[in-house]
Amino acid sequence: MNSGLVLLVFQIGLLFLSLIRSGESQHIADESCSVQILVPGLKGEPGEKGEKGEPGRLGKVGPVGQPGNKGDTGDLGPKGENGDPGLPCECGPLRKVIGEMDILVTQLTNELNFIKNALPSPAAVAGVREVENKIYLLVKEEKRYTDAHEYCRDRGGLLIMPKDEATNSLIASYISEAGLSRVFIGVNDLEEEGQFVFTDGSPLQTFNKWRTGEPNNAYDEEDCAEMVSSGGWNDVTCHITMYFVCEFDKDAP
Ligand code: GN1
Ligand code: CA
Ligand code: CA
Repeated sequence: MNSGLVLLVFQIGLLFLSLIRSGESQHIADESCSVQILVPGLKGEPGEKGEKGEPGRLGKVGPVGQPGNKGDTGDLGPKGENGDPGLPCECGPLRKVIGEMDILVTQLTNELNFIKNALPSPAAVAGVREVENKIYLLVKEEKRYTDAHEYCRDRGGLLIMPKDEATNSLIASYISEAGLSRVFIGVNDLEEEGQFVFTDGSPLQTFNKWRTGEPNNAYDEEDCAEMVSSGGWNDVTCHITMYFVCEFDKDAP
């Protein structure tokens, strides 16, 4: 029996069943007796219980938990290896020298502070003035120009050379605060009349503070210079005596 015939028999069977349900079964049976009718058998017995199924899939990952408490500090690590031996040195004598130098530095610092601040008038030194790289010293000893120049030079300095307005103003106030009216400064035309230079030999190129009418080489014998308390300069004879200001370079050896 091919599949088309089976389908036909099945459809007829369905028709037959529906007719039976509608109360016309006998009539149909009479009229279609030549057709082979297949009726489904009775419902079978229930099968045996199946085997237990496979376990279900894993559940979803849960939410992140709260952070735990901090753990205890770990144990101390092992001791490191010993370093290489140091270079041999004569530490004993060096320590002694350093100690002596420490004492000297302290003494020098104290003496310098005394010179800077504590010398009372009318001592020879009326305190000092200080800028970044220079120390200025007003010497209250009346000397002629060349002696004043030597006094400063013997102590590692030179007569003051005011080469700019700031320095000139500082020295002017230094003079007036000391109650003085004039001091020698390191300016002269001893070498060549009318050609004034600073005591270090440098010419007065960009700065001077000559008072009006100066330098006038009065009496034809004025080859040195003074600063008056206003800061102005005047050429004067080198043979008179007066106080003077030395300058010292802090960087000098
Ligand atoms: C005059 O006025 P006095 O004494 O400060 C002179 C200077 C001389 C000085 C010599 C304007 O200054 O040039 O160097 O005498 N001033 C004038 O002592 O002539
Ligand atoms: Ca002169
Ligand atoms: Ca003069």
